[in-house]
Amino acid sequence: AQIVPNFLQKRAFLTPDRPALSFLGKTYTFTEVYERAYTIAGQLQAAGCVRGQFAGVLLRNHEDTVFILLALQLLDVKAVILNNRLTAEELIWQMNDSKSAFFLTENTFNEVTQKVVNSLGGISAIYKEDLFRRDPDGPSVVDEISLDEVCTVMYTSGTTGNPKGVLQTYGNHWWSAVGSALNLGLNENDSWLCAVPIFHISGYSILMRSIIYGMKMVLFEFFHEEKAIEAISIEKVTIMSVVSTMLTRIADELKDEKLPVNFRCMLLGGGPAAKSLLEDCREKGIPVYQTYGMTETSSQIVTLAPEYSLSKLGSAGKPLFPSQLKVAVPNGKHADPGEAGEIFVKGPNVTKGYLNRKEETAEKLKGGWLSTGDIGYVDKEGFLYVLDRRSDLIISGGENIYPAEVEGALVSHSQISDAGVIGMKDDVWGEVPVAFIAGDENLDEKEVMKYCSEKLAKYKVPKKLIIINEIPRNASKKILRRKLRELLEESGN
Ligand code: S0N
Ligand code: AMP
Ligand code: MG
Ligand code: MG
Repeated sequence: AQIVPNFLQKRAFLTPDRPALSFLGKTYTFTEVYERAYTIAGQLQAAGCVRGQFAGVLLRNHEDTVFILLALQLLDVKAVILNNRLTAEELIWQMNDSKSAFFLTENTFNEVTQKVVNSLGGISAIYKEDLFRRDPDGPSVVDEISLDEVCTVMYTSGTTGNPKGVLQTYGNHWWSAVGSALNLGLNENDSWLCAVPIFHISGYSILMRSIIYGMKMVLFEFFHEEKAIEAISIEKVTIMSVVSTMLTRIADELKDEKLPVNFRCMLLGGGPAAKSLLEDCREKGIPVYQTYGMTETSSQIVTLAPEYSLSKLGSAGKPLFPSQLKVAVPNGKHADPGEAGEIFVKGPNVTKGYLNRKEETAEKLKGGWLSTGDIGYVDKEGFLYVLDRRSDLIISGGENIYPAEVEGALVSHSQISDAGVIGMKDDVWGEVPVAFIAGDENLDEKEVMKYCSEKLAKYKVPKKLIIINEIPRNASKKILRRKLRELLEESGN
């Protein structure tokens, strides 16, 4: 494996005085970021964190989170980055599965943290507020790193309903950043707005690009369309990562206003984009580059090149320089141009597998090709069009909802015997989950909703419950989701 210098150390050495991070109006240079991360690395070490461990990280978008994530890199402690919207039950599952040694969090998550710590036994919570008061050790900073080494873990679910930890190596992040720059270009005055969560690869990849490129990241606590438009002007932002829900809100907010000419692009990913949104952006002069990527590819793997943003509107583009793409039809052969099939991707940004899951890794990754489960086609010129999502995946405002996970929660309720979940079109979120349930006659809908809210992150809780006598299943007991979709249409939705 290739050995490279510690990314942050190297960056702070190369361009110490360049702006690295801007948060709530305050700007930090790379030296300042390094110094903060170095101190925190010493504090983490004093708290018992050592190289090679996995640590659960439940932190909001905040400058401290950037420093902590970089401190973990300095120590080569692997960050299992947890979605802020999850319930205690979901967090406990991921903490157990990853065998994390610590739970790094902040006071705002106190309630959920108590539940996690009580249930896990032996794993201590480290609150950043306490951590920052500690006397730091002189940290054992890892000044060389193998590109094969795991840097981060992010969980995604699948057909079985059990989330799996996606391994993201330093090499995955490195090649992702390089592939992006070779497509979008890299200007000296580039500055990337991160209003997506850092706990997703959409956000974390911006942090990695910032370190690797020596580029300023403008970080938001929350997404806010007006503030985003304002920051693009004031902070001279040139690129911003968005999902459809965010871009729709920005486009609506802009009305006749124009974005500054130095603004280069909205990188639009995380799910499908409606043609109407792309056309609205074209009319308003908002430059949009669609991208296709996933947690398993450490962000973009296929992105439309700037010169095709209008002529290939609707396409996700071509695979980035280091990466490859193929579409396969059921007999394993390559699909013809225009012919739909499963999308496979390969490249140095593609994960080496799932944490503690040899079998599933072998199933999903063959000869370096990752089976995405997504359906699409490639046109004659090699541009990808994504048609349908993997494994009945529902995407709500950029958050994934796996029907199997919601169905599992529903049938665990004593009054529910069977359940089937599908997505329903929604103007705000793109899609939202709807549940069909079968069970006791005196099923209490309100109580079922409350039960779901305790088990599932809010965005996964069905927006609608439809009670039916029996969930339609085929001979091998597989839910007939198409049938559910028909039932939903008949019910007037
Ligand atoms: C869309 C966002 C910003 C909405 O959040 P907002 O407006 O801040 O809501 P809150 O104030 O937190 O909550 C208000 C109410 O709304 C509910 N809610 C919030 N989010 C959702 C949601 N997604 N679906 C359904 N409901 C939601 C709250 O529960 C609350 O409800 P009430 O009032 O009833 O309590 C926010 O959701 C957001 O940030 N979404 C984006 C997430 C994201 O980044 N996803 C991408 C994941 N994929 C990847 O990372 C791989 C692809 C990728 O890397 C990429 C993606 C995009 C761009 C570039 C790339 C790249 O390749 O680099
Ligand atoms: P996640 O890893 O949570 O971001 O989920 C990745 C999934 O989002 C992919 O496997 C696709 O199903 C979906 N997705 C990402 N980009 C696109 C796109 N451009 N068009 C349609 N679906 C997308
Ligand atoms: Mg996901
Ligand atoms: Mg909000």
